Amino acid sequence: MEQRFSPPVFRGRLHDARTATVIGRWLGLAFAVCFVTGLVSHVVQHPPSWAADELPSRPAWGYRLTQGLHVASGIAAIPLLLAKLWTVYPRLFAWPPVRSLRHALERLSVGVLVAAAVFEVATGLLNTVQWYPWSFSFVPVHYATAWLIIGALVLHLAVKAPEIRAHWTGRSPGTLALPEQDAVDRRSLLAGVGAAVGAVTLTTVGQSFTPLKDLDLLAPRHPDHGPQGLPVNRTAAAAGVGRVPAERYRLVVSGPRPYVLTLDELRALPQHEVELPIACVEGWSRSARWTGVRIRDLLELAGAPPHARVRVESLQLRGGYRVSEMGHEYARDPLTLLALRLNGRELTPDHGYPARVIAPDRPGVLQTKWVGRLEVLS
Ligand SMILES: Nc1nc2c(c(=O)[nH]1)N[C@H]1C(S)=C(S)[C@@H](COP(=O)(O)O)O[C@H]1N2
Ligand SMILES: [Mo]
Repeated sequence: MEQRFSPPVFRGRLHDARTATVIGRWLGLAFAVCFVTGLVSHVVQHPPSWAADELPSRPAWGYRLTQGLHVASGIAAIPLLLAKLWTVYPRLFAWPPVRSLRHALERLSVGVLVAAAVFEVATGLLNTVQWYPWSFSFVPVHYATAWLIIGALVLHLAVKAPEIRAHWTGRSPGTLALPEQDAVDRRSLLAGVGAAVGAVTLTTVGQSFTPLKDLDLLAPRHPDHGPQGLPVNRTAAAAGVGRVPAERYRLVVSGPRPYVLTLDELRALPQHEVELPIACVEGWSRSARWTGVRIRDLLELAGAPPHARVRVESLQLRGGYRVSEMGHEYARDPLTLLALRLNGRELTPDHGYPARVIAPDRPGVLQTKWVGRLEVLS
């Protein structure tokens, strides 16, 4: 007799559309927050030229909030995604695998969505610990995959719209006929998923939301750990800068009236103190007290026009973050400093001695350390 293929049977009653819809709603919310805050981060770091001067420098804590939410919603999405995949994985074994062209396209789009979502949260998580076991460049790939996910997600929601609507309006026969037993089990499953989301969030969110820093057990950075009470991403040794000899340091400012300052001359200019966070794109954030010279005073000395942009160059010779640019909203903000001191003491080499940029509402990668040159752009 001919052997017929029999697909596996799944008896779990929570592999149903209703459970998938409930978890999907929370996962969709996490992805939406992650996507929007990710777009904000992308635009702030790589502004199209028409937007560079429109980017606001206030509220000072803006980037800290959006990037904190980005990393927190991405981490929360991991247990949600696993739970969602668990509820729907029996469909992987649907038989026959393809019923029509429409069915084939639908399965293809779900395949793209699942692969892209798993890839995105996994690589995003590894990026928060700065571990790059791959050869591609993280940021462009992370950004492109985000669009892939959103496209596939919109398609997926459109395909599933009738089912989603039926389940929420209670008009689906399956919903009305639910045995009480299922409702109890479903509540337990959802409580477990909620507890997992709560646990990963509470043990990591303190890396940027410092009132919860004592619960920060799993995040790669603790906001208190580092020289002068502030974390460090790239040390002076790693950047190949080391300790810059004070007597040999020069700040070169180019513009309509170019000039050069020694460190003593820089210290003799009016000093201002500001309280601003470093908000790293990888998710940690920490506020500190910075003292130094206002960038706008330095630009005025160079005869810069009021709407000038500025290019900041580090003494670091290689590496992605040795140069940054700031639009005029940042450049003219009184909180934007070329900082010489941190929490009341001279900067240590790891924090950018002798001088670093600190500006409000700005990602850490743009807070250039070991500044050697400011260039007025018009
Ligand atoms: N020249 C230079 N500046 C730099 C970096 C760098 O690698 N080189 N790292 C940036 C990053 S990623 C962050 S988050 C901030 C804060 O890092 P810190 O605590 O090491 O100063 O510094 C920024 N400034
Ligand atoms: Mo960073």
